[in-house]
Amino acid sequence: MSMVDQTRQDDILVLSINNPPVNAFSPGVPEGLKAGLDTAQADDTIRAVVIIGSGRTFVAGADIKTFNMPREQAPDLRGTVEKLDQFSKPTVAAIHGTALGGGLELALACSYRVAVPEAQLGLPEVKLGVLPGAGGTQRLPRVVGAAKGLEMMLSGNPIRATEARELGLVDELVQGDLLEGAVAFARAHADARPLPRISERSVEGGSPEVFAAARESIKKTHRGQLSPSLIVDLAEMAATQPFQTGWEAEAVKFMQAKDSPQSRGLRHIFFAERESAKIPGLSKDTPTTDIRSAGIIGAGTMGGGIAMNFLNVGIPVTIVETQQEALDRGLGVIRRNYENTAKKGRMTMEDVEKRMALLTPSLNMEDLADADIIIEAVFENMDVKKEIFTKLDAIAKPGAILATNTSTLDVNEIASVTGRAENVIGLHFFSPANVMKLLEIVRADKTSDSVLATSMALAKKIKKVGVVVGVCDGFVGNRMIHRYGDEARKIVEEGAAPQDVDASMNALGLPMGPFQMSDMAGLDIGYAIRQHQAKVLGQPKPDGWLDRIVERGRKGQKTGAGIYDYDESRKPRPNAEMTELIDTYRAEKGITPREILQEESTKRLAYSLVNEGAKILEEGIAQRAGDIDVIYIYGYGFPAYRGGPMQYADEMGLQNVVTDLEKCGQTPAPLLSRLAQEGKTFAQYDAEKARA
Ligand code: T1G
Repeated sequence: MSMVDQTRQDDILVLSINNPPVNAFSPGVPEGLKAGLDTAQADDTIRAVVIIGSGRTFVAGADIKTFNMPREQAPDLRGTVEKLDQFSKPTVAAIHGTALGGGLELALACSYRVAVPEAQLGLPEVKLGVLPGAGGTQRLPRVVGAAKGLEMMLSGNPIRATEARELGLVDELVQGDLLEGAVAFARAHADARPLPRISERSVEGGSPEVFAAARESIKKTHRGQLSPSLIVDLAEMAATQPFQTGWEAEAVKFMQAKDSPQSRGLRHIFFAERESAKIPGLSKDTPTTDIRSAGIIGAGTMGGGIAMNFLNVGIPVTIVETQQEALDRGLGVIRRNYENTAKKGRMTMEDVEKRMALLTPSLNMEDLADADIIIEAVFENMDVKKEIFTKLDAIAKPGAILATNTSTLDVNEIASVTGRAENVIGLHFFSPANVMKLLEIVRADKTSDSVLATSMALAKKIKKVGVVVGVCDGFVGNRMIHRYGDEARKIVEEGAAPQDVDASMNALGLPMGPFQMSDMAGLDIGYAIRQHQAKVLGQPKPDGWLDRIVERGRKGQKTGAGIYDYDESRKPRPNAEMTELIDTYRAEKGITPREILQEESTKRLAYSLVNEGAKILEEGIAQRAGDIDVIYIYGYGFPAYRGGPMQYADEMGLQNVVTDLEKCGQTPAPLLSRLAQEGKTFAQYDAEKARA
C-alpha cells in the first residue's frame, strides 16, 4: 500500500499521507507525494491539490531514524519541497495534530496552509541538535519575521494554529471537518494567480541588531551547542541574501549539524526516553487502575513537592503530618510556590485557589483510607518507614498502591511488613519534586505488573519521566552519584582544588560540578550516608577532608558555608581556611599533591558514572544503558546534547574508557571490559538485548 493515497474530490486531488503513528517523512512518503503532484500536473481537470495527514496528525517531521542513512538513500524531503515550490497549480496543506520540522517545511512550500485551531506548528530541530534542513530557516522568517522566526527555531517550541493564523503562517482556521474545509479552500483559490510563493517574499525586521541579540542569547540558553549558531547564521542569510543562496547554504549546515556528536546525543535521548517507557513483560493489555485520589505522608520539602504534581493535574490530595505546625508550614510552602508562579504570570491566582482547594491537610493517617495511591515521604530511616507501612497496611483500602519515596533504602524490606507486597513500589522523586522531571520507579521483588503499569501511566499523567529501576542501595542515580562523589573527593586528595574539579564538569556541560551540587544538597546528607555505611560495614569512622569540613558545622548553602562560602547571591566562593584544611589533610596522609589537568578530572568523574552504570546493567538494576542516560539527564543535569554518561562513553570509545579507568586506578566493570574487547557500544548492547 502506498504511503500517500490519491483521491479525487471533483476538480481537487487529495493526497493523504498514511505513515502511522506520526506520518514522519519516511522512505516512501516523498515518492508518494511526487507521484501525486505528477498526477495533478498531467490532468487538466485537476485544478488544485490538498495534502493532508491520515490518522492523528499531519507530518511530524523527517523520520529521525533515517538520519544515519547514506544521503542517497535518505527520504528526499528537499526535493519534494522544491517540487512543491515550483508547482504550477495551487497546493493546500491541511493541518491537524502537529506540523513539525519537515512537516511544517512541507506546508511552507505549499501555496496555502489551513488548520484546525488546536493544531501545533513548529520547527523543533534544535532539540535534536540539527536545524530545519528543508527550507525552514529561509521560509519561516519570510512569513513571521526575523525575531519570531528566530524565537521559534531556537526554542524549538511549537505554536498553536490560532497564533499561526495571526502571524499569517496559517491562511485559514477550519472549524469543522478539516478535509471538507481544505477542499473548499482549495476550490475557492484554484484560479489564484500568480500563486503565492513564500520563497519570493522578503524578511521583515531582519536588522543586524536582531541577529546580534540572538547570538548573545544563545550563549546562555544553548551554551556549547553548535546548531543554534548555524540557525542564526541561516536566518540572517534569509534576511540578507537571495532565497537560493540561503537554501543551498542550509543543506551544507544541516549536514554539519546532523553529523555532530551533539546531534547524535540528542537523537539518542529522544529515542531512549521513549524506550525507557517500555517494560518487558508489560503490554497495553496489562491492567491498570485509574488514580483519582492521592494520599501523602509527610508535608516536608519532598512531600509538599510531590503533592503539587498531583494538584497540578487535578488529582485531589490528602496530606498527613504528625504535628499541626509542620502541617501548616507544609501547606504554606505549597501555597507560596504557587503564588510565586502566579507572580511570574505562569498561572492565575484563580488557578492557585483551584489547586489549593484540592489539598486536604490532616493529622490522621486514617483519612487516607480511600486514597487510590499513598506515597510516604518521611525521614530517610528504615524503622520509621516500616512503622508507617505497617499502619498503612491496616488503613489503606484493598488495591491501593503503597509507595515509598525513599532515595536509597530497600523497598523489599519495607514491603515485607505489609500483607500486600504486590501493591508496594518505590516512587523516587527528585528534589525539588515539583520541578525535577525524573521519577525513578523502583520495582520491588513482589510489585505486581498492574501496580508497575499504573505507576508508569501515573508518571506520564503527572508529567514526569518515569524510569523503572531495581532495588539496590541508591537504585541507579544515587548509586552512581555516590561513586562519582568518591572519585571527586579522591581527585582533591591527590592535589586538585575543589573549584577546579567542579570546573572540569562545567566544561563537560553540567551546570553544577560535584562539590557545587553537594553544597546545594547539604553536605550533612552525604556525611550521614558515609557514617551509616561505615557502621553497617563495621569500618572505622570516615575521616576524609570533606567529613572534617562538615564537622566544622559547614553544611553547605543552607548554613551559608560548606566547601565554599556563599553570600546572598549564593555564588560559591573558595574559602582559604578550607584550602588549608585540605593541605593539612594531605600532609597528615603523606600525600604529595600533584597537578591534575582538567581533562583527567573530567574523564575520571564521567567514567566513574559509566563504570558504575555498567555494573548496574550487569546486575539488571537498570534495563538499558539508555535508561541510565535518561536518568542522568532528567535527574542530575547531565547535558542532553551529550546524550547521557553511557552515550558519552560510546562517543569516547569504550576501549579508551577502559584504558583511562585503569590509568587512574579504577577497575573496569566486566561488562564494560567485554564490550570494549568486542569493539561494541552500549547502544549496541541495548539493541541486542531488545532483540533477544
Ligand atoms: N521520526 C521518527 N519517529 C518518530 C518521530 C520522528 N520525527 N516522531 C515520533 N516518532 C516515533 C516515536 O519514537 C514513537 O515511537 C512514536 O513515533 C510516537 O511518538 C528536515 C530534520 C509528534 C509530538 O522532532 O515531538 O524534521 O516509541 O511517543 O507523545 O528539517 O513524537 O512508539 O516506537 O513521541 O504523541 C522534527 C518529534 C524531526 C518531532 C508526538 N520533528 N516527535 O508525541 O508520541 S527533524 C520532531 C515528537 C526534521 C527537517 C528536520 C512527538 C510528537 P515508538 P511519541 P506523542
